Amino acid sequence: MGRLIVVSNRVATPTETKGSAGGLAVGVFGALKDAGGVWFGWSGDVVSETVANAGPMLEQDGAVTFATVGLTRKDYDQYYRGFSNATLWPVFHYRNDLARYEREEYAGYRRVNAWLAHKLVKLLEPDDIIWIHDYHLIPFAEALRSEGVTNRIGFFLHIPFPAPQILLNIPPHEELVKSMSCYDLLGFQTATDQQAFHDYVTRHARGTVSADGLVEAFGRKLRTGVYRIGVFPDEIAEQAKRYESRQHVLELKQSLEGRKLVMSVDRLDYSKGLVERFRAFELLLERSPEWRGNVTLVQIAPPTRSDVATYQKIRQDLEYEAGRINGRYSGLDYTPIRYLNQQYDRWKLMSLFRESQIGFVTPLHDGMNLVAKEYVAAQNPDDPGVLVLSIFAGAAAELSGALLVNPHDAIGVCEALQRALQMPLDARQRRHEIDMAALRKNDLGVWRDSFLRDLRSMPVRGSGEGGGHK
Ligand code: GDG
Repeated sequence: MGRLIVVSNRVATPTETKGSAGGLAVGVFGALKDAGGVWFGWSGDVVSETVANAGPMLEQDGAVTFATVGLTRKDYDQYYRGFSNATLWPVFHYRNDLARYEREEYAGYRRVNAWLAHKLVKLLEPDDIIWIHDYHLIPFAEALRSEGVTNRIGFFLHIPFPAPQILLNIPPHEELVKSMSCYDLLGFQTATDQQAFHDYVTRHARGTVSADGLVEAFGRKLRTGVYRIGVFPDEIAEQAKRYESRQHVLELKQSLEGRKLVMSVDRLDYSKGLVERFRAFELLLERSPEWRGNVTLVQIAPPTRSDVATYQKIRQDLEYEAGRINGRYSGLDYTPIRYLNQQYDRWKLMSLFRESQIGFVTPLHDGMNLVAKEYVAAQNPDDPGVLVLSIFAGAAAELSGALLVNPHDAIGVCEALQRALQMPLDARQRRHEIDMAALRKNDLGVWRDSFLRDLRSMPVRGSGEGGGHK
């Protein structure tokens, strides 16, 4: 079996791959350890051109090499802050209104992909398989192919793939999809995302898609598949239980004075539906006076991408809404929304999930949403909380025990909260059992192993026996 090469925008540090049991980094690292290989990508540092060109920095951990490079300020601005996060992210989340397109940023995006690919080529061996992750790196395989790499290359898109009419808003949409055809295998989170890609291929690229997912487009053949990312539910359950009596949980419990707890955790991102969520919670207090003073929403939202303008705006909007709602419904000893703009340790989050009666996860669009899965996994099976989940999270297709809501329907969300707050124990247990079974059946290992199995079974491209590169 050949080595595995993982490429992602950010590379986890060797410590991160061990510290956060159940996290994505741990899952990917598991596969790297088994096959041996390289994890390659950006270090997260902005550096001078000389330092950037001197990379990659190599760090060895057993059979795994962590290979990282720094980005120059210009590369960071154009590739990361620009085209990736100000064009692709909003459009792929159906937010054209928040997107901008600059030719220079797109050129920078392609330039950085080509530069990264060039750096990786030197680390490749002929029978390596290469797994590229996410929207930052769509043209990566095309860049590798142009350097003569014929190895099997797979791509997994962690975020939604938009319907063609939405994708057309990005001027170089055709180049992007053409770049995607340079992979051997494309993995999507849901059948809807896969279908959207197929629709683009057939309607806008004069390509074909066979019943078993063989795509022919731009003179190339590739396969697509649905690989729903998961968690390791039993590890999360164990972690949540282990830390349930720690000080942070006891302090929270004491401060709640018997009130019901609704928990939300999201990166501070406009795709997560935070403003709509706060308003639905406000509606609960407005329509059901009996809950005033008796239920608290804890929203943990660590800031991300805070140098992108749209992220500064969502932060302001949310601070305004939290202040407004709290001003309206607080008492001298009661604050309805506790809004925490901070990062928490993973073990703390899992034990707080276990303590709460409702997991409130209402993105406007989300590839999968791992928080929803983590919430279910962290529950005490003897007294589980209820998940209120947006139909626009990929996870909604799997978690049939959740109360599904449309986040744009504030009254519907409010009614789901009322229902969850009053749900009898036997119904909560039944729903929790259904969802735990779904999480175990399709855990993070299944996601990873099935993608890699399918990638390894793809025929090698080009003429080179067993792959390789010039
Ligand atoms: C993308 C896609 C897809 C959050 N706050 C803290 C913290 N987190 C952790 C959560 C969870 C992860 O971050 C977030 O994952 P999500 O899946 O919910 O969302 P994205 O970050 O948008 O991820 C998404 C995912 O990729 C995987 O394919 O599901 O759709 O958008 O694990 O627990 N972790 C810690 N402190 C925090 O404050 N330690």
